[in-house]
Amino acid sequence: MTILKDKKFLIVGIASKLSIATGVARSMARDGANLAFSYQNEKLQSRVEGVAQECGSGADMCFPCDLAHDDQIDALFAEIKKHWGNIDGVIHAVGYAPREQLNGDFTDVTTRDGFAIAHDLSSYSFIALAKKAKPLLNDGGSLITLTYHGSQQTLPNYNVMGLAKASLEAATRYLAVSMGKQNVRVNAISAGPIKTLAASGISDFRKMLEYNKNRAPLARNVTIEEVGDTASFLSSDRASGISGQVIYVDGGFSITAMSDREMLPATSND
Ligand code: NAD
Ligand code: 0WE
Repeated sequence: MTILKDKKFLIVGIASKLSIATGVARSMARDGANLAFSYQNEKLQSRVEGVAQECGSGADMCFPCDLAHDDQIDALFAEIKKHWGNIDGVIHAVGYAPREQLNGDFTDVTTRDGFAIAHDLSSYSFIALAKKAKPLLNDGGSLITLTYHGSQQTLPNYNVMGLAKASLEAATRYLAVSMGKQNVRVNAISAGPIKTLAASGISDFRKMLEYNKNRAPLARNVTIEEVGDTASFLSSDRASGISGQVIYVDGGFSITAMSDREMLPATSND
């Protein structure tokens, strides 16, 4: 398939082969896109370069960018401008809260600093990328971010990240209006739980995967390839009428209130 032929995209958020952004890069490369990449720090550089190579891009299209710093975002887009001149879209697959925010009772563990960092790096960072990409974006371009259903309904330990994702989803709508003036679409993909680095060290993540699998209509968890295929579609002209949306790639989990399969067998008391 070549739905992204002759299009150029920046992928932000690869930390390993397991990253959702890696699945996105693979799908988009398969569909004909030219890709540029950014990495948070030198520790991740070689891993990102490995994925870039796998996707037909050289290390010359991999650039450092810590989204906590505006000057690094400026430098990133200066490089993109130098190499490409313009761009058809950006994939933002970044979320962060200090680890201690994600373990324990919400009221007890949430702090002013933790709240600020989570919202800055998980929500504002998408707006920051949109701002700097704006002058380079082609007609028909697309911005995509990754979100999670914890923005809509509570679950244990997701805590302030749920608030940050709610903010990110609202930012997606406001950006869609703003960027729509230049025919750029802005959407979010809400993925079901996937075992990535961001999920490692989260207590009981395995239990969560099991719970999601049992409640989801498709009776399984989703893969980074499935999220990648959705990102590729949304980045393409096939999705030219879709903007401001949160598209769920979660096996249907979010539409259920209770699992068929977890229903206990009927007893004489029922
Ligand atoms: P991951 O750990 O592979 O990716 C997270 C990325 O965020 C890393 O590449 C990391 O370098 C980057 N990052 C963090 N702070 C940064 C900073 N200051 N500057 C630049 N980059 C920074 O994990 P993932 O699961 O692939 O996460 C990608 C996105 O998907 C996140 O927004 C996450 O919230 C979202 N998401 C994940 C799941 C899941 O279960 N894994 C489900 C739904 C949504
Ligand atoms: O958005 C996420 C991950 C967010 C995340 C993860 C970490 C771990 C390492 C943000 N910041 C950090 N900071 C760290 O230091 N997901 C959707 C995956 C996820 O994380 C959870 C989940 C799910 C699902 C945390 C608690 C409960 C469920």
